[in-house]
Amino acid sequence: MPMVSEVGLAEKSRLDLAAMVKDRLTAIATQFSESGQVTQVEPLGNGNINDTFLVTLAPPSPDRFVLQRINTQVFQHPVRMMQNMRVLGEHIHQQLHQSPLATRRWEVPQIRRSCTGADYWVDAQGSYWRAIGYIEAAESLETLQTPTHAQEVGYALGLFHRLLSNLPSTQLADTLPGFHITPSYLDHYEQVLATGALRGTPEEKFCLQFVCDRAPWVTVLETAKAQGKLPLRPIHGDPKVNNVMLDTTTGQAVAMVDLDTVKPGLIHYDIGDCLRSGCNPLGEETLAWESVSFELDLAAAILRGYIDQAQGFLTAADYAYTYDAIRLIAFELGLRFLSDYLAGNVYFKVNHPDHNLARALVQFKLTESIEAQEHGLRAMIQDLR
Ligand code: GN1
Ligand code: MG
Repeated sequence: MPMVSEVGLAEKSRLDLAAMVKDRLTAIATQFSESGQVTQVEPLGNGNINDTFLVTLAPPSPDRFVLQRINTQVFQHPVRMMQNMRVLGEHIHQQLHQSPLATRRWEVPQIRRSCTGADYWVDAQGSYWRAIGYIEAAESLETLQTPTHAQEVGYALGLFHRLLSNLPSTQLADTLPGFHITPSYLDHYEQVLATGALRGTPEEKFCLQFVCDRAPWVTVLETAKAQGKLPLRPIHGDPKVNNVMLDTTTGQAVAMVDLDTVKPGLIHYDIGDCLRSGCNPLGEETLAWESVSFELDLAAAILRGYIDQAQGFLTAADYAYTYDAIRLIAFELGLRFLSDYLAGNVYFKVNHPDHNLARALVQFKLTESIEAQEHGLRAMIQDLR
């Protein structure tokens, strides 16, 4: 047991550290605040990659914005990433200016310039920071609550894709080469498996067998792309449920946030990611992995909302590969978590050493549930066309 005075000292140094961090964050936020005085900087959300804070500015121009330290281990081209966000924002504004949405609110998070005039700011340690407008009177939820919420999430992704459907994907930089290229994740997995230390637990064995059984199929979307069946288009890259903001009064979707992963890709990555996130009511952090299931009713509601917006640009091939996309992206995320567990947790933030293994189990159980409902899912996609 530490003596009382030691506890007091530990507590004091913790408070000193917290004050130091707070001062430093306030100084960084001030780089984006023009003349406004920063009154509060608090942690926001629970992203797996970047560090995110909500900044409050005092009157006379009270405001709030999102401050983020970009994880440059993952996003190695932060300047190009910000350029993509700008291209996307300007394009969507132009589209909405030409054809406003008749009755609904829709917002694109605004990039705030730093005091240097750039879309980012680099601190003395070389960390990249950026600030984005906060979508007020809106909230995001971790899991889908109702079919209406599901339909709103589908609407948001469909509208997002529709507004970008006439933006040539060549106008966006590929800021994350290899992102959602499942065969590359499999190659990486095989490399880390060869060097990683396994404990031989039943959970590890389940995962290894799971991947082994599906290895021949992981090229499904990349092959369709190479054959010219599926084109590159602008994608969001991370359209999970909690990246869709809902109006706190009406419950309607009002924005898609977390635009770091916007780049050229297959819209199937987005559709798959949205469904694997939305149709798992236990959520991707659940410990009850054996009870994870894919809910067909929620999938129908998401796809109804999505297709209602997207039908104008979806091709027969797009529909034909939708089932594979849903199955593949759930599997792929499981594979990414598993590989990171084997590599010693170097990519996704973790709370304990087995965290990524637990997350992998959730995605694999979800994949299994998707596979068990293949006929129902394919029939539903057909009916919604
Ligand atoms: C990461 O950091 P966050 O939560 O926005 C990841 C996504 C995963 C997601 C799983 C760049 O996103 O691909 O689907 O975790 N982003 C990147 O929660 O790898
Ligand atoms: Mg993200």
